[in-house]
Amino acid sequence: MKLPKQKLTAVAVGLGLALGSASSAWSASLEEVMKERGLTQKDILAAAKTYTPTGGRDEYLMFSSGGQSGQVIVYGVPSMRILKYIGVFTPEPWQGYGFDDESKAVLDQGKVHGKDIIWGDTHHPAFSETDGEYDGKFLFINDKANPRIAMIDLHDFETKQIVVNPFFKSSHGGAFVTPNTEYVMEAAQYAAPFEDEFVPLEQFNDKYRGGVTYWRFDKKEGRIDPENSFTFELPPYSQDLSDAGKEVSYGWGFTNSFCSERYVGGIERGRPPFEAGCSQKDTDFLHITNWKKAEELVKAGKVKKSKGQYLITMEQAIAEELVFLVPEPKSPHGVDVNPKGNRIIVSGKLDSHAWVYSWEKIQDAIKNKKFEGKDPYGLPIIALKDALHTQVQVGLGPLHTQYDAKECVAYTSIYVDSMVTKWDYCEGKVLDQINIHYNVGHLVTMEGDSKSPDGKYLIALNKLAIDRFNPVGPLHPQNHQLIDISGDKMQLLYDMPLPLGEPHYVVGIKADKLKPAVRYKSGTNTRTNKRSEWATRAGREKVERNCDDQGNCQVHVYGTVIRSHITPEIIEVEEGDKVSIHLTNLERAQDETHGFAMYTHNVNLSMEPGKVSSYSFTADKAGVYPYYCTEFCSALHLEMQGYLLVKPKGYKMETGAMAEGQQYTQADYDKQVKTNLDTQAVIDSVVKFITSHNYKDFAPVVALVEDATEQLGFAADMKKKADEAVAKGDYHNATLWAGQWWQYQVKAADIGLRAKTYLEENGAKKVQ
Ligand code: K7E
Ligand code: CUA
Repeated sequence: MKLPKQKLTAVAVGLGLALGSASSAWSASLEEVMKERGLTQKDILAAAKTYTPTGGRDEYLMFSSGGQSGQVIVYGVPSMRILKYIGVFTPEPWQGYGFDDESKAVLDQGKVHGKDIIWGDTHHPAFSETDGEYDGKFLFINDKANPRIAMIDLHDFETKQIVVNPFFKSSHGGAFVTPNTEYVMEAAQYAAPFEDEFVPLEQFNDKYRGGVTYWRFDKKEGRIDPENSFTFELPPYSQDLSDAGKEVSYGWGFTNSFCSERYVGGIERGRPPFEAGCSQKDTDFLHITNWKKAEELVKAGKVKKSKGQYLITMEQAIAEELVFLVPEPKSPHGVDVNPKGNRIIVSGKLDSHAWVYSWEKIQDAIKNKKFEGKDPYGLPIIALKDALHTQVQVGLGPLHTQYDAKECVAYTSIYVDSMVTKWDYCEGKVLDQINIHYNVGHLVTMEGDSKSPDGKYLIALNKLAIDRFNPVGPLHPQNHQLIDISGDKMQLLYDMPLPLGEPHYVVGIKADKLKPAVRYKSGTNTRTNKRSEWATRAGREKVERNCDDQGNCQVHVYGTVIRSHITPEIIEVEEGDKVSIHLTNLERAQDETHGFAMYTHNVNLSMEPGKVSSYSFTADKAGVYPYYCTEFCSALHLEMQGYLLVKPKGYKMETGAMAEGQQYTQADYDKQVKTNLDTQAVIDSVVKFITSHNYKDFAPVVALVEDATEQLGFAADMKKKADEAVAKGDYHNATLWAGQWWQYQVKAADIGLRAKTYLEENGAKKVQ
């Protein structure tokens, strides 16, 4: 399409672009690009709202469930650029997750019945909170297929812990945190016996159970504390999503359910299927649990333990008045507490209304014991009229609700109508609607689960992409659509394909709340955040081999990695030895990660600066196994290599000098030294540039200078070794040491040039 010149100018001016004269190259090219690509004014506006110039940062970071990939995906808003995949329930080789001993220990925590489960069906991520606000410290996420919760430390974006629910056989209603991260909520989904034994479906009503677990979180340790966690035993109602109360409803939790019919299908037995039997009643039950009171009972020693955790039976819950039920629209999906904590919104997938509950009314009913009856298990039921604030027609198939910064304003995803509805839940009226593509599941506003949502942007997490992207075969990516909600009318800005499982839910946090580290304290086991017992310092590398009386030998390799060598470079063991290779990354420089891979060993380690990674195996086959660094860490990265030699049992070493391809003479030495001196001249000029500017005002440059200085120190050490060899007349080794001296110079020069470029690009001033 063609845009008139004035209109284009108006767009550009509106965007604050300096178009200059109509004949300037910039204006001509913008117009041309728009014409060529068929872009409209609206597109250009959307681009301006999302485009992040080179080197730019995003305002928000999103943490998305990776669905069946068992991972978490991190991306930025408004750019929608993916920044990281975090291995959670699934091994992830780039991060060495599930390949080094340290992270295998985390995945091992997720075993069920002693069996490895190396995937997860992740659904709902949740940030840790302090006083109802995201504090940027931890992230939790559930696995629906196996009732597990994982904890990711946002200090380094690594998974540190996985806990397995001892009672449930699935869990969808997690993870949701209480306002001070006292607890992480996890609700069961498919009712099952709490015991690990066979119970016929005929005994469904009596022996199958649902429940909600409150996992205690120890903020100081930064770990979930299973021993002080408790679970409410609940009827077999297919408990679904949950949300914790806040502000006025602090101390309470809300969990909805479907199939409160307790129907058991069985097509092959001639019975109508689950979907028919589970949608007969007009209402299901919203469960209201008093966790604060339950906590007091636990602390007072009044709750019995079962399977290592506290279990509050229905009998006890009824006697202590801990659980209440309220009818809710049938087959609901989300339950979302508003920022003030006095309204709870539930939508039924088979309804066109969102139901707004009043916390004041619910509290009154509980206080006055005003119940309309009991469910078959004796749990008190609050009448709908004694709990409901209003019902609002929002569209067909409403699912989840998120809140705006503006009071009373909410956004509900409308699955069947493929829309997002913006509405006022105080007055009960629809404000705006926008079509999305297609079949939206969850939706999220910025900091939308906190007590002070930012609003600004909304992302619709669409179940189907259909025709939105270039076709890539029958398995389509999912589509996250970014919507501008800063004005009265919602505006669609961007489509982002997410090709890694079904990302059910996303949470977004102001980026400046996160303070991730760029390096570890040297020698850290990053999964425990403690100093590794295998931490090794430069020059202290060693190989220990200990054998018992039966001749079983254990080898520990205390190694290090640094640009550009792995120490040791040759590891010799005997067939049958148990071997553990422990590598410490000695780097202090930002982004200097090294990897470690070895022929036939199914291993990749990722060692970020300061990290210790271990790899244990049995050397069960004699042979030669090259290993190398898998990160392109420096110019001599390919040379970052070594050999594991597994000698046959009883093998006698042949003596003799290492046969090298080359012998070096004094002429070679002189040539190398000349190169080194030339390189030093380059380094000196870079140093002169840096020190003649105010480089100390730039923290990244200060770090680079430190790194370069360290490299030059290594170079000086190598020069000494070369000089020693010369003194002995050994020009062969003198040449080799001079070569290593040069390698360190090259690294220093590389770093120095990076610092110089940074200063030039960031307007450093001359000081001398
Ligand atoms: Cu897909 Cu919350 Cu598991 Cu809704 S969930 S859509
Ligand atoms: Cu270290 Cu490549």
